[in-house]
Amino acid sequence: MPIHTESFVQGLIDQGVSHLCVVPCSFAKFLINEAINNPNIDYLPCASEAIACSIAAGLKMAGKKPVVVVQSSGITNMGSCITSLLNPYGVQFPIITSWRTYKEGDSEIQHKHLATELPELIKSYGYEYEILDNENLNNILAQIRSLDQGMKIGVLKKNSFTKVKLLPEHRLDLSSYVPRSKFLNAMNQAFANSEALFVGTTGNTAREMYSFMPDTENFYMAGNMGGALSVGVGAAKAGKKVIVCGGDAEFVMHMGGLTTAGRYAKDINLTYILFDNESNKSTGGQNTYQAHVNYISIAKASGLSCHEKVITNVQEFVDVLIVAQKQSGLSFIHVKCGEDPEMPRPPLDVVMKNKF
Ligand SMILES: Cc1ncc(C[n+]2csc(CCOP(=O)(O)OP(=O)(O)O)c2C)c(N)n1
Repeated sequence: MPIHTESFVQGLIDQGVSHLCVVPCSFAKFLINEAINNPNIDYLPCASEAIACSIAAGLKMAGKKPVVVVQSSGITNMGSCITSLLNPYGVQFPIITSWRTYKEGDSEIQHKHLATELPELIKSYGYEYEILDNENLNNILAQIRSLDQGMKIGVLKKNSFTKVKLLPEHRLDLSSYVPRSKFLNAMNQAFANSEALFVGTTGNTAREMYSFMPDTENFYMAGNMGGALSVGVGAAKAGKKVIVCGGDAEFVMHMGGLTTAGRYAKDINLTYILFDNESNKSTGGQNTYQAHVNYISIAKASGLSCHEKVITNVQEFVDVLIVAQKQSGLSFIHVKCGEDPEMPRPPLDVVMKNKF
């Protein structure tokens, strides 16, 4: 039997845990749902794992009790914070990471390396790792208590927690928006067999591109979350006409890439489309809680030329995109989109064949 999630979160609160600093992983979906539902713990969604770790460090030094929850891929992003802040300053708090596995031949190649090397990575940061008990509540709570003192990172296995649904007041309603598939279908028609290179990001965009854009040149980037724009900038600097299809969580993860991209605005032909579904669809649909962010202003201030209006209509989208591509330069389009059913991942041979 997995750990009863509500009791686990209550146990954390009883230990004095005040904040859960999180970048979502599907392994932690029910834990995250309960942290959102429970008013006695502060759910703090973060743009990247480096940010989650730094916020937790600030909380801890100011007397609070944070816990960080991330995916194994995100432990790499935390390297600088762990080695140059937590270690030298002796700041400790529980860090929980999922441990994504990998099956030979799977297209989830972003997890292949750490599926075996995560313990070595953790050790290289000067930490031990400890597999978290996924059956006994008292044991896992005792483990979390010990992570607060020792230089240890807790490792979470799949299916560790019982199901928790989000309370209705926390659920997103995207039903008024056109599903992303309609925008992808329209791009497939408008750019079929053209020279444009489409870069699909981590998250569900790349998967959906595989289903809805069979006639365009697509690069399916399963990992390197937050790096899609910069990969696109490299390709565009090398002469390609690029259209990057991003997500709202991926957009903020390494947002500094915008400022680098902006420097080369005149030299390249690249359009970044932010497909904003207000959520981390691929890790369980968690709200990104970014309603306060004005993406167009940020892109504009970084030197991208922006369509001023948030787009919700497919025809307007295609018209704007075609003009942006014809004009060349570096442009940004913010699209609000709804949800599609879960789409299959592109198979490994397709992913590898489509490297550009
Ligand atoms: C460094 C890193 N941290 C976390 C993840 C887990 N992860 C994969 S996709 C994703 C969210 C993507 O959301 P968004 O960019 O909005 O795209 P959507 O899935 O909603 O289309 C997350 C958190 C990851 N792959 N890499």
